[in-house]
Amino acid sequence: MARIMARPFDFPLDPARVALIVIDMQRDFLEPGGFGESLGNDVSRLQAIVPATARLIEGFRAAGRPVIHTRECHRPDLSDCPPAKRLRGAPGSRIGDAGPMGRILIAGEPGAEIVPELFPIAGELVIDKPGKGAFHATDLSAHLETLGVTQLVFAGVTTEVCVQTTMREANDRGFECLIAEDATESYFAEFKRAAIDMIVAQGAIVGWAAPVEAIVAGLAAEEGAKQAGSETSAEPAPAGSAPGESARAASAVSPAPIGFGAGL
Ligand code: C5J
Repeated sequence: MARIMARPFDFPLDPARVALIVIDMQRDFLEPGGFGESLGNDVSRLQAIVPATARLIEGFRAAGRPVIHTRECHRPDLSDCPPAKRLRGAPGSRIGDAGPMGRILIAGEPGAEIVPELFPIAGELVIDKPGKGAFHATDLSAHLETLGVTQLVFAGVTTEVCVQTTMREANDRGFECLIAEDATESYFAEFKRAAIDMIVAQGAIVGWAAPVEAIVAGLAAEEGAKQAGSETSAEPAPAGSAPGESARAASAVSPAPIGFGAGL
C-alpha cells in the first residue's frame, strides 16, 4: 500500500486494485471548431493539461494497471440523446449537427475521437457514454468488477461536469476516488477550483485530490518495492514486524510540486 500525499489527507493507494479513468479528452472538447468552442469556450485551457494527462497515463501503463478512456458521444440516429440534452445546444451547433470535425459528439466522427497525444493503446478499454457520468447507460461497472478494481484515479474534462459526475457515481458505488488535480480542467478556472474543493470537503466526502507526480511516484514506488520484495523474498521478516510493514514504510511518497509532470 503506497500513501499518496493528497487532500484532505493521505490516499492509501492499493496498486493491485487501482485503475485510471481518463474522461472525454476528445477533439470536440479540446480543439478549435469543436463542440466546446461552439458553446463559446476557450479550449486552450483544456489543451494545457494534455502533457500532465499523458504523464499520468504513462505511469499507469508502466505499473501495468488498467487505463480506461471515455468519450461523450451519441449514436448517429441520436436515439440515445434525450431531446432535453440536444435542445440546450446553440442552434446550428447542436449535438448531431454538422461541424468542422464532422457531426458534433457523434460516435465515429473525427471530433468525437480522443486527441492523438492521449490515444488509447491496444487492449485499453474505451467507453462511449451518452451521459455526463460514465456509469450511466454503459457497462463500466461490469468491467471494473471483472478487473477487480476498487480504487479509481480520475483525469480529463471537464472537472465540474463529466469528471465530477462520474466521480460521484463511483463514490456512491463504493469506489475510493482520487482526482489528479493537474490532469483535469474546466473552461472556467473557478469551477475547477470549486469542484475539487467540494470533492475533498467534509473528510473526502466524494474523494481525494493529488498532483500527477505524487500519483505516478506512488505507483512507481510500489512497483519498486514489489520487485525488491521478490528479490529478497527468501529472507525472514524481522521478529515482531506486522505483515507488509516494511513494504509500507518503503513506499511512503512525498509529492513533487504541482505541474512538475508537465515536462515529458
Ligand atoms: C461537457 C464533459 N462539459 N465531458 N462534457 O459537456 O464534461
